[in-house]
Amino acid sequence: TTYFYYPTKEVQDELSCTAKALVAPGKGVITADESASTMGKRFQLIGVENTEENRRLYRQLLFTTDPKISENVSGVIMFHETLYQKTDGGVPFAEVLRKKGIIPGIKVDKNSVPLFCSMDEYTTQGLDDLHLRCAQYKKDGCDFAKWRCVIKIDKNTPSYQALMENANVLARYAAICQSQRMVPIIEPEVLVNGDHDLDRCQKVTEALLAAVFKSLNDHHIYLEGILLRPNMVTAGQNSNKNNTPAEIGMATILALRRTVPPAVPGIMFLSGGMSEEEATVNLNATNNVPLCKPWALTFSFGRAMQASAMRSWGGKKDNVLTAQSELIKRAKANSLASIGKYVPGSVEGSAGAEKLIVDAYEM
Ligand code: 5MM
Repeated sequence: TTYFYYPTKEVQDELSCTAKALVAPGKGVITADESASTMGKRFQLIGVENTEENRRLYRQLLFTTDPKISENVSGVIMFHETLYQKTDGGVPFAEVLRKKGIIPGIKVDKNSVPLFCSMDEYTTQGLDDLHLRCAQYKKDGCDFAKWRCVIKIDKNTPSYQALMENANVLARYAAICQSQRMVPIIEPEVLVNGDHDLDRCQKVTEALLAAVFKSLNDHHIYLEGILLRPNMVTAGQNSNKNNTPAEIGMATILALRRTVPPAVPGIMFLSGGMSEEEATVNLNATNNVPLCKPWALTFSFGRAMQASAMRSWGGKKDNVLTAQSELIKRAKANSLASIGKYVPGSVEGSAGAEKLIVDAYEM
């Protein structure tokens, strides 16, 4: 009797081939999947009106950057609206990326919602029509997807309820993506909000990742065909502790080694409100931890990849080339960090060392 089935050999090969390409040595992902409302918050900081056309112009800037960026960037995650937008010349953005050898991806969750009767905790919704949306996105050129769940550290959280619910919903999402031949990026994010120390974040990250990988196993997920997008382990943003990059790297690697099977081809960190330089330096330190690390460790930064480019652009056509050169610089710096060869301070961006946290829970 067969009690369950893994995907067919053909589907397994396709998934693992995409996953490997996304974490090829020296490459990582640009996360540019901010919803229209999040773009409103980002544009407010640079004084640009949040219209569909301005969002298109900004994404056009990112995606038409010189093709040499593909030496450092393997994929781009888009928002639904962006996938169906085109360049001034009428070329769909997914096609522009493909031509450069960059794999298009798509955010498929429908945002965080409160978990009823929890301690102000959250789950993420969007499963109901997910198989249909994935089938369509695959036809429209996307080979991978992203779904974010958030976990809060407080005196009595995360609760068992929040850990179990978020682990399960990530596994259901992963199963649906794999059934449609899309690589799921599993994003369980321990938020940086709070005054906890490094050890607490490490322990919570371990508990969360252990729960996630148990659920992935329960749902027969093909681990060679997923990627993980976790937080780096850091102290809370209101803690007065200033941990060194080496300490952050060590805590991060310890948490990952205890919970993430070597079958997973790659781990691409989110930036979680760190400054551009901080995210790069911490990724570099993580890669330099002198312990066995059986996965590629790279970047899938959103804010820490785009801050300088967005600032340099400021909504002005004349600034497009300067903004694109900022993006190339950041991609190169993060690429070096993904192989542990970034020299701290060697790449300066116009966003400098400024923290990129914009609001309370980043929901
Ligand atoms: C809060 O941002 C998420 C993590 O990315 P960074 O910390 O590296 O910026 C990000 O993935 C976010 O989930 C997406 O950009 C989608 O944003 P919204 O909130 O608009 O769905």
